[in-house]
Amino acid sequence: DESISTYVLTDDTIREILPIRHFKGHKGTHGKGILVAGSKGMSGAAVLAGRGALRSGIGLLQIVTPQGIAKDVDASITEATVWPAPGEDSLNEESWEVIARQAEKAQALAIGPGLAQNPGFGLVLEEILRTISCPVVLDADALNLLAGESSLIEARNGRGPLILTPHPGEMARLCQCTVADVESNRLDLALTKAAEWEAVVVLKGSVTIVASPDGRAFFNPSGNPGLGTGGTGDVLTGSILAWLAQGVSPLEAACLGAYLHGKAADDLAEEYGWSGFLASEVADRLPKVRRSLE
Ligand code: NPW
Ligand code: AMP
Ligand code: MG
Repeated sequence: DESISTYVLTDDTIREILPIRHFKGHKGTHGKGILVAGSKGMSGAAVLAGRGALRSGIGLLQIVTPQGIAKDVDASITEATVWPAPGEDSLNEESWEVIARQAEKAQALAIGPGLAQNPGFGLVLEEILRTISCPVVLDADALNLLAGESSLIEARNGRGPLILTPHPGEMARLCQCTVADVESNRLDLALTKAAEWEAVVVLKGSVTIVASPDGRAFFNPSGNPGLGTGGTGDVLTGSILAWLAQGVSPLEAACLGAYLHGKAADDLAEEYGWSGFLASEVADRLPKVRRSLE
């Protein structure tokens, strides 16, 4: 198809996207982001996504999490503020008000890491897509809640930018096909769905594809199999949230997030090889690799 163009991300392309940190910048100018994440047994996903956001330079991070785990999340991530919302083990249909109140003052929202799939939250998700105008990142259980009802994504319908970050399993659920179908047709599927959903689609994998609704696709060459461990995707979601909050465009925030995340893992692989480093270490290595590009 003539309207499709593909690119490979490089240090040079990423260097051009990196936002400038102004000498007089403060936490207000560096952006406020809301992270809606966590459930009983998966408070770690909220903490890891939060760490990804903070290590990517977000000004203020507010985590909305079920009241039953809010204390744990709060204790594990000193730098973020934590907003308990209705739902003991997982966020329910009454969590909308807390999210809406926080989102009023935010530049970006990310939803999904470790959220679990309370059907009541599906209604809240629809309301978010319909009404919140800042960029919204959907990952993990937010995507799973939309699976089978992916037409719900159209509820966004131009209200504001949308970024989806599925791994192949989540993409298969969203598209109601098998993981093998996704893996044998990655580029086409990512581009087709990006156009259909009017969203930036970050189809994760050993070579992550960032697909834009305008027909451009970016291959990410950074990263290694050490990333195949629990929590790394959660870190990526937080990082993309932070770049959005700092004013980077949705497509560029997705590219920046994916590229630096892989670079951080490659830097860790210099010490550890392709296994045994932690998702939290990937987050903590982000500033070093970002700095190496400045
Ligand atoms: P298969 O085996 O090929 O059929 P799930 P999850 C596929 C949270 N977490 N290439 C693969 O399918 C998350 O945020 C919490 C090919 C696999 O079996 C979510 O909310 C943590 N296939 C929740 O857990 C740390 C791939 O998908 C299936 C693939 C569930 O998320 C961990 C697994 O996917 C975790 O982040 C690939 N590259 N990647 C915490 N500390 O709190 C995945 N698949 O069922 O969506 O489970 O990704 O673990
Ligand atoms: P998730 O499955 O949501 O935790 O996300 C896993 C993250 O690790 C994504 O950013 C993937 O692109 C990345 N990843 C997983 N396996 C590999 C691999 N073999 N090479 C490079 N990146 C990988
Ligand atoms: Mg994930």
